[in-house]
Amino acid sequence: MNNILQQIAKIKDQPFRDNLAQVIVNASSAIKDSDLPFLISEFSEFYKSQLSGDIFPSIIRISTDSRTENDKAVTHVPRIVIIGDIHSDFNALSLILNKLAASQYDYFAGAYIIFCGDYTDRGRRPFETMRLLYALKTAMGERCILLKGNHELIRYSCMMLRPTFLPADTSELMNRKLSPEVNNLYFSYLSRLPYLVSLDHCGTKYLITHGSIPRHDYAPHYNEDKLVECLLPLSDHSREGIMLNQMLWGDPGDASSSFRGTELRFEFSKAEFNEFMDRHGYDILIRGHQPVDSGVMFCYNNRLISLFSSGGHNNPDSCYPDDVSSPAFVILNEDGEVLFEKVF
Ligand SMILES: [Mn+2]
Repeated sequence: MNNILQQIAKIKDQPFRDNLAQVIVNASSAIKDSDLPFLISEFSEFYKSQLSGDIFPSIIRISTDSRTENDKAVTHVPRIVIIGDIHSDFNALSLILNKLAASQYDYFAGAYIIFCGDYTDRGRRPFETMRLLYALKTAMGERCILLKGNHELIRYSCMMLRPTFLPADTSELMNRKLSPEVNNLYFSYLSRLPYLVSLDHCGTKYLITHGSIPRHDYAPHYNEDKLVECLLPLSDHSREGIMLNQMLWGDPGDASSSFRGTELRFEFSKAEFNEFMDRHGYDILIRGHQPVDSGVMFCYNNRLISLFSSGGHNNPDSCYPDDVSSPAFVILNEDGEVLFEKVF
């Protein structure tokens, strides 16, 4: 088994897309028991490299209109790729990256790629999916943003919201074969994944997150400037901590829904949504979390866009062959257009 991260380190001065086919082959190589030491060392190498900084923001602010690099104004506006839930669907992730690689535009060198969370659980190939994501993150650095989903880490986000409910944790399910040291690094890494991206792109302000606006009881406390100062991992049960974890769980829906209240999953109404968006100056919310048939769903006068990037009837890696017939993702181009791309 090849260590993908060492491979990436060697090829870093070549375009990632030229090597993508090989990276995908290596990431998908069957993981046998004899390969586990390599996998453990690769994952721990990745986690250590990612944890070596000391600032882990809960929200990442990106403005593509006024970017400066080395004090020089950057004149070209980068594209933004936004990808919904993957849920161990290695097949879908490979197809998305291959699609990007086939474009004339060099996404891996020039764009931001933002994932909306939920990378593992449910589907067939969690380890392979993680290896490919980690390779991409290693190659792209800060321009690849892995947002946190409710499945990273599911027990942690449940504990924040409903302390008596303890599902089996992703890290236990995933890492049962890995060492305690890697388990700890994995937990440290996932607990530092950001929750939100606030994006100014071509005059439109997007909020990008896994699930939702905060639940009705916390929404009045939302303050982007305050969240910028809120570094991860969160201190347990701070107001911001609870609010950010709520944002991993909600869905748009009818305010009279039985979900309303203090359940983990909750629904928010159009009126609540519009009030929140207007108050904070967001034009559009892009989120994952909810399996939607065509991979994309528009709600609330197209101001809320749901994405789901795993699925397809003939896709054995997906847990959603019937719920999501045609998984999709989004590209915001340099002219501010929102392009919907099919995974298949
Ligand atoms: Mn989810």
